[in-house]
Amino acid sequence: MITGRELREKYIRNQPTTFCPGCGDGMLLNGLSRAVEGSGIPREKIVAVSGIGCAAWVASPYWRVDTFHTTHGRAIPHAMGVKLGNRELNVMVVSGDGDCIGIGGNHLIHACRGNIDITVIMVNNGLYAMTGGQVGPTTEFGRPTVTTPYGNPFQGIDATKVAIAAGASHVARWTTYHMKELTRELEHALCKKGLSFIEVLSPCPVRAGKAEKMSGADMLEWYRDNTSKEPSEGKITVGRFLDIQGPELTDEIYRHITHAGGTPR
Ligand SMILES: Cc1ncc(C[n+]2csc(CCOP(=O)(O)OP(=O)(O)O)c2C)c(N)n1
Ligand code: SF4
Ligand SMILES: [Mg+2]
Repeated sequence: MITGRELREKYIRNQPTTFCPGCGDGMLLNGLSRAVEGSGIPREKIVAVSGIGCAAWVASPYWRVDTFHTTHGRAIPHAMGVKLGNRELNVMVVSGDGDCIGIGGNHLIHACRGNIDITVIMVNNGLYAMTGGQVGPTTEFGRPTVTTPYGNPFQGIDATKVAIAAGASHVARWTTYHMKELTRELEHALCKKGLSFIEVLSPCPVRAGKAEKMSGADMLEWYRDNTSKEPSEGKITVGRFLDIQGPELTDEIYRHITHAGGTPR
C-alpha cells in the first residue's frame, strides 16, 4: 500500500498550488492520484486534458501525468482528438462546471452521443470561481452571486441527467465529503469502456463560501447533511446513476477505416 508521502511524490508536482485554503480541488487531485494508483494503469498511459478555470488546474500544471491545457470550454473536443489519435491512451478531462456544461455544454452532449472512451470529471462549485464568483449554469435557482445579487433567475442544470440522456455509459455524482466513494468511482471510470461522466460537488470557500459565511469545513458538513445515497426530498442524490455498455466511437471509426480498406494504427 502506497503511503501518502509516496503518492504525493509520485503524482503531484513539487510546487506551491494556487488553490485557496479549504478548496475542494486539492482533495480531488489527491483522489485522482489514488484512483490511478489503484487502477494499476501506468502513469505514462494517462493524458489529462483541461480547459480554463480553477478546476482545470487540477490536471495542469499540478498533476504529474501527461497533460494538455486547452481553452475555456474546449477540453472535451481536444480529449476526443487525443483518444482518436491513439486509442492506447487513457484520456480524461478535468473541467469546471462553467467549462463543462456552460461554454462547453454542447461538446459534452456530443461526446456522450459518441460514447467515446474518455472520463469527464466535472468539478461543480456552483459558479464561475476563477473569474470572481459569477452566476454559472449549475448555480441553484434563487441563489445570490456577484452578478445576481437578487438571486439566480435561472434553474441550475443537472449535468448528470444531460449525460445520461445524451448516451454516456457511466454516470455518477459524489462530493469531496465522500472521498472514499469518489476515489472508487474514479477508479471504475478509468477502467470502464465508453464515456464516464463524474460530477464532483466541491467547495469554493472563497467565492461561494464568503457570501454564505461558510468555511471549507462548513461546506463539507453541508454536503454530509444535504446529500443522500437514496433519492430523498430536499437532498442531493449521490451515487452511481448509470453503468451500461454501448457502442463506442473510437471502435466504430476504426471499424469504418478497416471497412474502407485502410489500416488504423
Ligand atoms: C472564451 C472564454 N470566455 C471566458 C473566459 C474567462 N474565464 C476564465 S475561467 C472562467 C470561469 C471558469 O469557471 P468554471 O469552469 O466553473 O471553473 P472554476 O473556476 O469554477 O473551477 C471564465 C469565465 C475565458 N478564459 N475564455
Ligand atoms: S477561488 Fe474557489 S475554486 Fe478557485 S481555488 Fe479558490 S476556493 Fe478553489
Ligand atoms: Mg465552477
